[in-house]
Amino acid sequence: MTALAASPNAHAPNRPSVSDRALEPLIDKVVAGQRLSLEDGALLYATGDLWGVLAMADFLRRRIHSDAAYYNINRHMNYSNVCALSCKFCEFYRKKDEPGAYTRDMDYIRQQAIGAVESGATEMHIVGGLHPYLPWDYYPELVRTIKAVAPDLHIKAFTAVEIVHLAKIAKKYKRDDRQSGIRWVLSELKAAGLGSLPGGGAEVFDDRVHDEAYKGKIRSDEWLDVHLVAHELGLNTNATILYGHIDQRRERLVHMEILRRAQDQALERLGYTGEDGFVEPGLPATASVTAPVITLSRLGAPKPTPAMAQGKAGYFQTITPLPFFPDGSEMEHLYGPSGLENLRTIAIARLMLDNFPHVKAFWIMQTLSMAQLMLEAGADDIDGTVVWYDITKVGGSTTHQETTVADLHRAIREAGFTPVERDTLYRRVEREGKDWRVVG
Ligand code: V47
Repeated sequence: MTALAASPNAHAPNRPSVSDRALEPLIDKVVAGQRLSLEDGALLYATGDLWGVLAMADFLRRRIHSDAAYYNINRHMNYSNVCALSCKFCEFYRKKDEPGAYTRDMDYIRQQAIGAVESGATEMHIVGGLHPYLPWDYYPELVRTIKAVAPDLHIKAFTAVEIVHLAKIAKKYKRDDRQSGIRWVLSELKAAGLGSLPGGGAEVFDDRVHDEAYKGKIRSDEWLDVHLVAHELGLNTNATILYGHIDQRRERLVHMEILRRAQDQALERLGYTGEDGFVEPGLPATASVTAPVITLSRLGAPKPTPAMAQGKAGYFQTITPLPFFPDGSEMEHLYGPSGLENLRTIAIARLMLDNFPHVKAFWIMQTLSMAQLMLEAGADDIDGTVVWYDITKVGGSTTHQETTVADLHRAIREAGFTPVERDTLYRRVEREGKDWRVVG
């Protein structure tokens, strides 16, 4: 087999120590690079030894990433908040003629792209509501407009929910063959310059929660279809879980298990065995029908990330747990998860999603102070400079939610980690002012 070069995780942190002895068998598994079961996950949620759970996640995070903590220089942009859906958890959406509804034209989008380049951004993260009236052409035009003035800017855009909506408005959606419409949309957008898909819209993969909180939105099978097709087309994608509302902890674990299986399949499709790195796809070893369990947590396991430098892409890069923000939503009467629950959930995501290279503590939703703590609880990434963010507003802040590179560096260093600027595909970036280049 031709093993493609992939730098192994050679870091050997000390065995984590815990006060709850019931966690010891789980530590044995984690140290041996074995996969945790749903029952193990339930124990991680039930134990009173939260610090033990965090230490276990930190062990895994250091084994994969040593003391690197990733961030990027990015901009988030919402092209419209007009949405045909009315999800109960969402404070972002507006109906077409409601005060505060907006839809951006191409001049606005072009100016945003120019501004992003001038600020040295490497990525623009773009999402919007399911606009009932915008024509299909608007979307590839949006991507092309940005690329025309910012060819090096990576466009990470459109959640799976939007992609299915676009297949419908482009009249390519077939109920009995959903993937063909999704494939058409993603191929067109990729040809226009789309670089990857963000992880939004996953919420919690559970029909009960779906029907109570976001009925009308696509279910988990369609969300997964979009990501599978994106992977097949060579687009990397991210994943999220929006927790802490009417979901139960068990449902979160099932969500993680579903993502883990989808990632096994994606990595296998690329020829990643988890044993001896990447093998050329097509060889018999990669041809099994049921994907093998692939974990990155085994000492010396090759990392998938460098494969992208060799033109290999098509898997989940990161899981971003999103804590529910009740403010302004129809579920305002709920409390939302506590800081401790957020720490525990990020740690459990790291431990359960052993085949996801990255775990993101999105500082906008976690706060920068909590994101610092999370770097020691499984997270290795805190997202970027962001600038404008309209989906959630912590403590009633405005959409202007910006942090500087200096602040990100300070926060990462203070937490005892080494800041590493990355591009969207997690390649290292070197820069001088606003000029940057990927160094691998
Ligand atoms: O899709 C909406 C969620 C998502 C609320 O891929 C809410 O790198 C909490 O997906 N409380 C958008 N969450 C954000 C998102 C994201 C963010 C950063 C990085 C990446 C990535 C993805 O926010 C939505 C929805 O799932 N959301 N309302 C709320 N009230």
